[in-house]
Amino acid sequence: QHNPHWWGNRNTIVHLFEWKWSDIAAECESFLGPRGFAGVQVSPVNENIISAGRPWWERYQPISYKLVTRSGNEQEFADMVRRCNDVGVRIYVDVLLNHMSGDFDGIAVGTAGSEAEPSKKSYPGVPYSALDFHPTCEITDWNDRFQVQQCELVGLKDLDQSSEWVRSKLIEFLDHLIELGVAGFRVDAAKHMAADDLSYIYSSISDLNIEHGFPHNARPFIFQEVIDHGHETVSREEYNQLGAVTEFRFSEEIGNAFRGNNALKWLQSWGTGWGFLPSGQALTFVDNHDNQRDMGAVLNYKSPKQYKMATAFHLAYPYGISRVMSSFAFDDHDTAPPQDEQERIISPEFDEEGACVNGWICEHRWRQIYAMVGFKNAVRDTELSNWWDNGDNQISFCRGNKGFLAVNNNLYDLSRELQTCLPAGVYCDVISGSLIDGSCTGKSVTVDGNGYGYIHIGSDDFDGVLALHVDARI
Ligand code: AAO
Repeated sequence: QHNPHWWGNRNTIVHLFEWKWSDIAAECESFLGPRGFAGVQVSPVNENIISAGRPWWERYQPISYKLVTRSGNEQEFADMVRRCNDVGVRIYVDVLLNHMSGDFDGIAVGTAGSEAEPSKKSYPGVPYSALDFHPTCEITDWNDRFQVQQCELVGLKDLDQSSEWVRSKLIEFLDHLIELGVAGFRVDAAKHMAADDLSYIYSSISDLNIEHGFPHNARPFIFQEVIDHGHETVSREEYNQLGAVTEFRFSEEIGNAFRGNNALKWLQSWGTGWGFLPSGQALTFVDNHDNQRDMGAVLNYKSPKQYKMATAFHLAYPYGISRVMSSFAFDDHDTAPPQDEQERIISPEFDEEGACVNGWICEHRWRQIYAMVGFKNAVRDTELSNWWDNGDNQISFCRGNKGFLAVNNNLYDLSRELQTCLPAGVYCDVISGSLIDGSCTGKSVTVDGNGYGYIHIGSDDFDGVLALHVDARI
């Protein structure tokens, strides 16, 4: 279940973290479809506990499988899926199969109004009772298989996926979403569930719904959140046969490189050469909603120049199933998404240039990022060739005869003739500008009959990248 079922030549997923369904539907029609995005990872769709201040993470604490959250209700969800599929944008749902909520004093009321008594492991909205869970214990040793898979991740009541009842409820939930037209799932905390149990569940769910444009017998796309740096007891190799796996080392190493801790020249062997999973099994990202909040090597929107360079490299280099992050502004781990006084999530608003203004960051609407989504579509199915580097932090490479990328992360200019592999002509750099009505608002590069062009990226240019492709020829 490694096929994301993308439409046409599209091949980038965006995570619209905490967005409402009605806003995602509109975004599919007005922006994602026209810009060639392949799909959206949406926040959890099923009923969750309500936590004080409404932190984003309350949605990782299920109360039932009713499709009512702060993002919207079932009807709004169904409408979104249909409208996005209609414009060729797939929907992938973040699903919580590992656990229900954490502890709560007394009776908790969820976002759909269901009551639950977490301290007694009682979730009548499903229903689940204590019998459906592993006995309570804490994960203290992340390399102890029993603890990782049968104790409670940060105190979240740990479901027993070997039980027939639990399996049937999870399958029913996933089938409901498939019926509504989703293309697949991000499986949260997959490492905390036995691969055999997941295998049973994945192989029991329905084929994708042909009424939403999927082929007959199409299996749901699965990508599993497994954090494995290569030496975990519960390893990514237990899961990658079942579906794709999040490649966390990609995120950490790309952060290291573009923060300047590792010369870009080493990226020539990026991908499996770095010990990453095979390309078709790796879900890749510069940052995700968890690690963008950690202090460390991982880049996020707060370092925009480096972040855009890393994203350009991510989308230009032929490796992995790419996902870009679309965040809301945060100060700390618990910051709630943009909301009004009644604690309802608010819709993103856009300025004249299409950038988000009211607490949403919308990295996917940054020109340098959506332009690279277009680049990746334009160069699909081509190989990387003509790698060049200056022995340090300036690199360039071609994608067949369709695209060319150059990056300068040195503190001095990159100015030289480079092989672009493109047919002779004048090309618009889609990073510094756009091709509008036949003219380029940014840098343009003239490519001669031998494929060479003069490339200039000043060390103090606004962006440290230059990208050319055949769909942006003047
Ligand atoms: C909240 C409160 C808690 C409270 C709980 C229950 O914050 O204080 O106890 O409610 O009431 C999210 C939030 C949590 C939140 C939870 C529920 O992040 O703060 O708890 O919702 O509301 C492990 C798992 C991984 C998990 C990650 C957070 O393996 O699956 O922890 N991610 C997913 C989601 C996440 C969500 C949940 C799971 C729960 O993406 O958003 O939590 O549904 C090591 C281990 C990893 C481990 C990490 C983090 O990794 O290998 O398995 O992830 O630590 O603890 C270096 C190290 C590496 C380390 C890594 C961390 O690279 O080398 O070993 O850093 O990035």
